[in-house]
Amino acid sequence: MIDYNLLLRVLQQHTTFILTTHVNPDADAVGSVLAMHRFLTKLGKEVRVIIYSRMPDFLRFLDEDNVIEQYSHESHFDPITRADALIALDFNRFDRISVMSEVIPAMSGVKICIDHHQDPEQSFDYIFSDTMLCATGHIMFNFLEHTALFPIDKSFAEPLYAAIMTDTGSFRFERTTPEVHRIAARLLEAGVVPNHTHMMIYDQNHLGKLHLLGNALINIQLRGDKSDLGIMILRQSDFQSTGTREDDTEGFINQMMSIESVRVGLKFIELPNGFKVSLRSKGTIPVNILAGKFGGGGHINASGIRFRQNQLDEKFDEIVTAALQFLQEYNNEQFV
Ligand SMILES: [Mn+2]
Repeated sequence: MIDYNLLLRVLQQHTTFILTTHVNPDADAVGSVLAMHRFLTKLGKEVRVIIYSRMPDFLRFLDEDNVIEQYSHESHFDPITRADALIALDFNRFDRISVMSEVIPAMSGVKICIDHHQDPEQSFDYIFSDTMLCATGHIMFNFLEHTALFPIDKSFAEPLYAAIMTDTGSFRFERTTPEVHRIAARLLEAGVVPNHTHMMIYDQNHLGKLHLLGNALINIQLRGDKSDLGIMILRQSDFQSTGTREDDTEGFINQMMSIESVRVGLKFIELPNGFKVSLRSKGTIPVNILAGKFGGGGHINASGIRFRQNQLDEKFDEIVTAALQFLQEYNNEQFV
């Protein structure tokens, strides 16, 4: 249970804030950061939002005032080192902000984590984390409601609805509780139009993205005696031939998880430097443990691993073998 009074006290004690979130931010990352930005601005604080990645086009509608800046060493290193506080939203390990983490050892301010992933790194001064909650946006909603300093108007409601809608897979994943639906109702009452928010996030595709999805789907491989391991691979050549980028693969893995026999899904993405793997599972299969074997992490049902030193083809067999063995062990109920 998060101590929202302590969080408020910590925020009130400081004046200048830097907010940030993980690489390839999703709607929970962006929505949570924007809600916190609005809260601190209303408190009269000095706030900047600086993120490592380029802001994804499909999330720009949430950032009406264009407050999100993309990190560059030249313009941001010094201001971050001088800030009173850095707030990490929707991530809990500094390797999730890529080279922007270079600034962390030079920081004099407090480091605050607000998040819902497993196993936070211990280098934060404060950790406000609840892995039972469906989204960091859920934590932000609870905080705004608990503090009751400002009404949850549409400027809070829209980013928080986007955060919760996407992190629950449109209100269907495990942690979609009655409470989550009650929060959604409150956000609708505050002026959110669900059809509009959903359309802005999910119906902004271009043809290249659908062609990329086509490539991804036609090349799905199933492994294991019960075809319970699904594998999807996207190579640099796929992105080049369709005019797409890595962030266009958002949601692809869920399509593979719709195959009845698949219980664990791996999506491999070849990057200009190295590759990454997204892991998904159904039920109680903890893919974060599998990801952890390769230095990755995340949630029980959704995790990731990033390889900077190895090429996809060097590691592919090893990862697939580990995943098959992991499923085998899980089926033998060795996870108790
Ligand atoms: Mn999240």
